[in-house]
Amino acid sequence: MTYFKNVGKIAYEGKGSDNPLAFKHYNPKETVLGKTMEEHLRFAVAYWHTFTGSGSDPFGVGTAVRAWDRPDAMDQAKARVEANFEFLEKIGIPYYCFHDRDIAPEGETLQQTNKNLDIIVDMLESNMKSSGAKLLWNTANMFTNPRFVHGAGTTSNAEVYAYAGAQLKKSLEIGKRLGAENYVFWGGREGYETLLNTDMALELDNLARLFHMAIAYSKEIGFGAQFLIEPKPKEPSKHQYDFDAATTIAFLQKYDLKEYFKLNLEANHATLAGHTFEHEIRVAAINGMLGSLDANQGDLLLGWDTDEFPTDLYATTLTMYEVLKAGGIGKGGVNFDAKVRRGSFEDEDLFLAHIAGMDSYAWGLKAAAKLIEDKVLDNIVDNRYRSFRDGIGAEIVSGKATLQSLEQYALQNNPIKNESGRQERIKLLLSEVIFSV
Ligand code: XLS
Ligand code: CA
Ligand code: CA
Repeated sequence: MTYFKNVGKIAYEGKGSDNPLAFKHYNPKETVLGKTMEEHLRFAVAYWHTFTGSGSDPFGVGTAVRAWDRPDAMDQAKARVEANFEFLEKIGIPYYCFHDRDIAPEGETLQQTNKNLDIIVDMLESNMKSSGAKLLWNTANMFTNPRFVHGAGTTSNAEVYAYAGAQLKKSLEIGKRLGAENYVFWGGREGYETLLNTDMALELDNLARLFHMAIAYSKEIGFGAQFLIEPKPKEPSKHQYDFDAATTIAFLQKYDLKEYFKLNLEANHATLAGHTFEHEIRVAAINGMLGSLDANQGDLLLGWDTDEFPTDLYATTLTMYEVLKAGGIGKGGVNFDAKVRRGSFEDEDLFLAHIAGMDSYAWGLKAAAKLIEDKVLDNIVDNRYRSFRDGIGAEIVSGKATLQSLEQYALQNNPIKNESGRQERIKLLLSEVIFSV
């Protein structure tokens, strides 16, 4: 059956095209700094927002009218699979991502739930074979069901911890079967509400134990995906343990997990943590921890996790600048963890929204490449730090300086000369580059 009857294959028509169902910037085979756009961006569709989401919010039920809506949960799950592959093919996105609970409904028992999963995973597998679509990552949803009220890996209840372990085991098996290139851990309820009833040390130790078990089991079954942790500071927990990139790296270091993980960074989570996305990417990159990106944007006027499609060109440019500087996204990708607004309830909006995100990222990629080719920021930064290239600066950087040698220098170096950082000028340069490509 065809779900998107009014939409055909989305083509690149270039700047100047007024066809809303065409790309103006994303040209998959166009080469940018030696790689095609497709290879740089490795786009993915988030199954939960695009095929499972309904447009509900805390004040109202879903508004989306979907061609794959069905009265029976398993029939609907099967229709979603078909819609997913039709969508990927038409929009030209090579990857998708899902939580176990997005693809199949839970049953009365864990046995029944796993049976439902097996039926859908069979379907996914055969559709992936025939279409060539790939799984960027899968994950286990250990936050929606009421059993996770006190967390999963950080729960106060060992029975729930055991259930989480069983669910995780199944998800790793699914990842292996479908050839997932990455596996994500996002701890929606791995945090706490109040210290008055919380043993923080035990919770963190247990979370690390679960990660070690996941590593051991993946080795056992030969699942070679890159493991990713996705930081987020809040929502739904008040204090989430994986607050941001820096906090997560410290956790991984403490528990001897760092070599097994990288980070899946999300733009809206960065802003909720009081950071920019590019800050989070830089922190990950300089620690060798950049794994993958969840591409979206938050609304700074609302201040919660709105998961909007990314359209801010300054943000996509600086994001792609960080990615290019880090040497690329590697096994990761650019996953649209983004949902159409509640008012955009037609199936066609799913295409328009992904086109907006893809064109904004392609535009950002081109602008970032120009910043790099013309050394716009490199020259500024090199010049700004030039005092570390010789004299006392070179001594500091080489590790030869001591407090005595610094004192000797400072005593005879009076007055100190500082220079302007010229931020305002640089921001205008950035605008000029973005609007020149
Ligand atoms: C929620 C998270 C979640 C993860 C995967 O805010 O973004 O969807 O990406 O569990
Ligand atoms: Ca995410
Ligand atoms: Ca989010």
